[in-house]
Amino acid sequence: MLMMKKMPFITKYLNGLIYITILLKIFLFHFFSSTPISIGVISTSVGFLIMFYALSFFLRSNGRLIFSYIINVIISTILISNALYLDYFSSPITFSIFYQTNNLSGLGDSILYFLKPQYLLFIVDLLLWPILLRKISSASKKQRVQIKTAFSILLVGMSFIMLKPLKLMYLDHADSPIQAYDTKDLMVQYGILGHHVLDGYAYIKDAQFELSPENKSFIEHQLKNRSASASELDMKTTLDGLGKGKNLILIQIESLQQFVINQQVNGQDITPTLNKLFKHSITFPHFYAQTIGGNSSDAEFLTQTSLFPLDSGSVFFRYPNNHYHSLAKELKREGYSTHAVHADEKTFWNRHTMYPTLGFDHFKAIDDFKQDEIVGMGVGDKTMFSEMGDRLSKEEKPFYSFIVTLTNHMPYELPPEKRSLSLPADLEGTLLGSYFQTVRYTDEALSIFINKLEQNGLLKNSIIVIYGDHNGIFYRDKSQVEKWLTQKISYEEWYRDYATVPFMIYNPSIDGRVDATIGGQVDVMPTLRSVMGIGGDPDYILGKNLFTKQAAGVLIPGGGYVDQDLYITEERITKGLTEPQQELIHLSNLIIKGDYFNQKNRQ
Ligand code: GP9
Ligand code: MN
Repeated sequence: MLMMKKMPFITKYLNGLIYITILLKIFLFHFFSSTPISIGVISTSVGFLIMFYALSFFLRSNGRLIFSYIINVIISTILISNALYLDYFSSPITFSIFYQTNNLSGLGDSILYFLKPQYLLFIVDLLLWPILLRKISSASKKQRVQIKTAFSILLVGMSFIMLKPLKLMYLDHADSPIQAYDTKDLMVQYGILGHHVLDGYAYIKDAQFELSPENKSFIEHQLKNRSASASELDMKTTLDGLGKGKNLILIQIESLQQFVINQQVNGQDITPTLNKLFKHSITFPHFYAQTIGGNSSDAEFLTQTSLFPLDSGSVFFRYPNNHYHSLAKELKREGYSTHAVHADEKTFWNRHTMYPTLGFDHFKAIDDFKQDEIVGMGVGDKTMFSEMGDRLSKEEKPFYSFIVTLTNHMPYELPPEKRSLSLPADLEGTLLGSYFQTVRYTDEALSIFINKLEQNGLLKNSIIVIYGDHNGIFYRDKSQVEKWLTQKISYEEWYRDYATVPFMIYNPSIDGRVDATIGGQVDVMPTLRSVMGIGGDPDYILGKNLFTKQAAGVLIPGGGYVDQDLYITEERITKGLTEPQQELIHLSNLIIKGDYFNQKNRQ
């Protein structure tokens, strides 16, 4: 009673005060992790805390304070663990990391190293509350269960939580309020509590999928048929095994399309380096990107696994811990060292999780490069290629180096001093003109790389393969290309001659030639298996070896750079897919969603 008189205010509002402390700690967390305390972070975090506060009204007396204290302990643990994890992996904790025991054990070893003194602010109040609570607990004994109050406050909490997604959907017209490109995105948009709820929701939704016995026999039957028909085909090339024992350097060039190669603007070559490489390359002018919603990451997935991307979302985010057969894993079995390079944040598109899954031993991201040339989204291709040209000589040989470029990315902005082309006035300032400048920049970067490989003596012993990840100039931009070329381009011509991306296999010993086979990114792995002399006839490959006499056509799934599914053969371009083609896409989706290549799911 005495205590009641001395501290009437604090007793009355103690429960609410606990939540205010938690909110301050959440803000502190965002401050420490250098993520902005945006309106979305505030409204979502406040919303969740109001909901917890509301739940406490379902309890009476001390139960209410004990409940709020436990919530404080849980959220504080979440905050401190995420702060440590972010310092180590530049990513908040996700449900999928619990599958990556190597990640967690790494954290265990270094936890003390990353424990900064300021992180004690997340837990110091947890020691003070029990003292305070004990002193005034008698005062709260009279509190009853207040169901009506609980529900009204719950409603307020929910409204706060809905503010950000509603804004994104109705004011910003976003495709999805929970679209993420980086593992930090949900945390930046919705705060750390929002991140965990949304990540948990996505994780549970995906984990619930199980292959039915019918699904399994469908997959088994399809794979058996595919591998039987592939093994009946004759090889038609001498390139088979040319790369055996040589290094493989596979370069995915951002937004590079075929039509700029061997082309001039204002009398200047747009791609002088690629033009030179063409002379010693097998090139495939009828080669297409098959990406969907995962953009660059879909291209990486297609070429590394010979599976099609998911019909919605990105495999890199949704299924990063599955078992996949991959080119890197196969080359490792042949004694290769493997690494991937992408000079952007390592968490971008969840690459830091997906690359080890794809069999890469190392991943060199933005922090592994000099930061003195940041262009657009990350380190400029010139710096990246120049450093890689030097570093490759130190790699354990033979190596497989998978390099993903960055600079030729929409909106193709390049500082004036980095632009080499002098453009005609009508191209200056247009998307196409800017595209030519960034393509030329990346082409020059490639030349630095090739020269260094030559100096290091690596060129002869390496197979260099280059392809474009997806279109950078789309059908909707056709009029700009028509204006530049002063000729009309029909729908058919666009998809035959302009929408194609390069695919070329280079070695100084190759007599350059054009291979007219129609193909796509799903065919890269089987084609390179043959070039690198990897034997066997595995059933897990959905693409085809482009060097076989297989009747060719390419399936381009809709939803990426084309609006609807297309099937392109020498004779025609068909909109929509036949039943077997639909089955192929379905097969790939089932394999991914059901983690079919994980032995335990194959039985
Ligand atoms: C940058 C690059 C993004 O990391 O991968 O390319 P996008 O996926 O937007 O094509
Ligand atoms: Mn891309």
